[in-house]
Amino acid sequence: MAHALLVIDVQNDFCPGGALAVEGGHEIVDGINAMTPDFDAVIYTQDWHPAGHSSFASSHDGAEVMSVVDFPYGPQVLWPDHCIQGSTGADLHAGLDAKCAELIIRKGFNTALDSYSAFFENDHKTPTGLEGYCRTRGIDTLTMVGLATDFCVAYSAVDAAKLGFDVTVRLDLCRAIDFAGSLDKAKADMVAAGVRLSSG
Ligand code: VGL
Ligand code: ZN
Repeated sequence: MAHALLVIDVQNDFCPGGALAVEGGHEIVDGINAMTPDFDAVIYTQDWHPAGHSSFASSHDGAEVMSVVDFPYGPQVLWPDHCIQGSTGADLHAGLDAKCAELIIRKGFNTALDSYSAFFENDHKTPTGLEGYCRTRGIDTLTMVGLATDFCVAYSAVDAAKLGFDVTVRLDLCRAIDFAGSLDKAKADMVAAGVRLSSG
């Protein structure tokens, strides 16, 4: 069976200077590049929203950025506009070795639905197709790195563990938004799901 590296949302908008900048987001790029030869497959994800996406505060009259509202599928944080399809902010960080990626999977492209996880959108039902890709390629073990620890990395790791994959998150190669206790909660959720947290 195969071991894949899943590199989550290392995009300009999540790095310093971007629309939803994660502190130190750019610091993980060299460490990720150095790891890629050690895996049977390398998969990247890209947050990929249409303009006017429902997760943007700007799509809701009078809503503040980082407020939390009830969506049909549960609570949803309202973000600044970010990772708009085709924009520079949605591009992968230029320092990332993109040529070694065998698959780049995009998520968050349905206007009404956000997608933190690389496996399921935020309704926890709509699949992205990544599970099928992993299974048909014989991938049973996943190491995850990227941005942000407490949203897309954690949701991906918990979903993958629930699906039965062996999952390790390299916390030293992730950076967090850490909003309203989200990092502590994400770590506890990952541990409860059976995800291994490693610092390198
Ligand atoms: C993310 C918030 C909104 C992430 C994506 O990649 O963690 N966070 N969209
Ligand atoms: Zn997003």
